[in-house]
Amino acid sequence: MKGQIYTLFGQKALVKVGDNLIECSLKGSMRKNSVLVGDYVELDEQNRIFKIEKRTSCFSRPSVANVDYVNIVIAPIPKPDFLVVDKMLISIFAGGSKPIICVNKCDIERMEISSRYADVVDKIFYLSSLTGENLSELKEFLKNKTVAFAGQSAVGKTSLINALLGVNHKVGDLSEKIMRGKNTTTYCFVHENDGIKVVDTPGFTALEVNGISAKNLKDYYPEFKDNSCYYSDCVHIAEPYCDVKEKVKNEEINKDRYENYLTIYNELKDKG
Ligand SMILES: Nc1nc2c(ncn2[C@@H]2O[C@H](COP(=O)(O)OP(=O)(O)OP(=O)(O)O)[C@@H](O)[C@H]2O)c(=O)[nH]1
Ligand SMILES: [Zn+2]
Repeated sequence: MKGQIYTLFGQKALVKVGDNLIECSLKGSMRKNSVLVGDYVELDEQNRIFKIEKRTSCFSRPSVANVDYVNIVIAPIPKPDFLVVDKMLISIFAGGSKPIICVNKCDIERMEISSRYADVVDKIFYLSSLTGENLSELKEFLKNKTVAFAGQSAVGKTSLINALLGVNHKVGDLSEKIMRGKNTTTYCFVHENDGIKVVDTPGFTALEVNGISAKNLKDYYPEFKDNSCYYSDCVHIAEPYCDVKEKVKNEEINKDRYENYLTIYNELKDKG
């Protein structure tokens, strides 16, 4: 049997197989740290996990696998910090996942970000979790996908998640029973409704840049790829004949994105 891990606790996992959540253990040969929430796994007849399928994406903080999209939520209020957004994007690409951006609270103001991010993220949604504007487009897009939410406090992540999952987002009696009384400090759970799977973990809200060197930072900027820089390892800062710098000058690459790149580059360099 095959399924996906919805949560882990102690030596056990809840695995969604078809419509059922099954309590599973790890087969002796598998180390506890080898499985992550989100993993697609195979079970033997005793409901023991004996195989993990190759991950499409993987994050270590929080520990979660196979997140198809990370949804960065921003809003006119509180005002976005685009340096933080750019750092989140780097972490998302580094984890092998794909970013989308939801510009929430469009009932207050429709904050235009396309010139900055249209070439960077898979999709931008302008919506309002309050009025429901464009919510159906987001729902349609996330069908049969696993998504995690990131974004600063009070932008409306919880409101959006509730709107997506509706009132029936509890994963059922079995999980409630099993989770009761467990230590949930490292709480990470997949909630599902209408085929949309939301990874519920507080750790995602403030993704930080980790484990990336200044030299490699450029690899996490999709708009820097396909360049004709003279040096193949050009970091697009001080090198001559740099195509990326040329594109910034010609406004083919967003200048604010490039300036934040320089800031993050210098931060990483100082870190060593
Ligand atoms: N006008 C307007 N207000 C909204 C909208 N979505 C959320 N809010 C309000 O914004 C505030 C914050 O919403 P939350 O959903 O709690 O935000 P959050 O991002 O989950 O916040 P944290 O839990 O602190 O991370 C609440 O007062 C919501 O009612 C929206 O689309 N329009
Ligand atoms: Zn260059």
